[in-house]
Amino acid sequence: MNAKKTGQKSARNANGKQRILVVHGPNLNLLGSREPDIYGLDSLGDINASLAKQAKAASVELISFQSNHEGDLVDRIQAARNEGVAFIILNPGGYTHTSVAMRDALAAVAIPFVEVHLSNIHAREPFRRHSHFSDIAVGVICGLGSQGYRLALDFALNRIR
Ligand code: CA2
Repeated sequence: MNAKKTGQKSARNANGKQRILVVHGPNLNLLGSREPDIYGLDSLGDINASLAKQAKAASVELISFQSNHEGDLVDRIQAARNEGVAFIILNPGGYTHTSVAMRDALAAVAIPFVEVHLSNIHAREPFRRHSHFSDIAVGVICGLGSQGYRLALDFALNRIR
């Protein structure tokens, strides 16, 4: 079925650029202000600015979205399909360990994604060791701090070419 029939927009924006969506889950808006030993010193604004620069250099449109609300995150993932988003970079935050709804949304839109965690979730409390996303992700990066996002974007840029 073509894009017209499915209601999907073209995978490129009006300027002919491909789109990548970065989704940040709950509490990641607090980055840089607390727990820097676990999550680093970069704020979410720093991370998004660095990713935007990297995407611009590759002539790709980057959309960054953060929410503390599960339904808003589900809505954003669903909208990505109609926007022709080619790739998603996702840090589900605490929803990593709980959200069947976000997992279902990603499975439904069938957009390839990389799961990113600032901290090494396998070296922390036992409840953080399970992710509802890892088995349907293209790959998982964890424990590399904010560099993990840049590595994920580098991968995505190569993947969508
Ligand atoms: O390591 C990660 O990126 C996490 O996704 C971060 C989540 C945590 O629940 C996951 O297990 C692993 C928590 C994000 C909270 O971020 C904060 C940042 C600064 C201060 C307090 C929380």
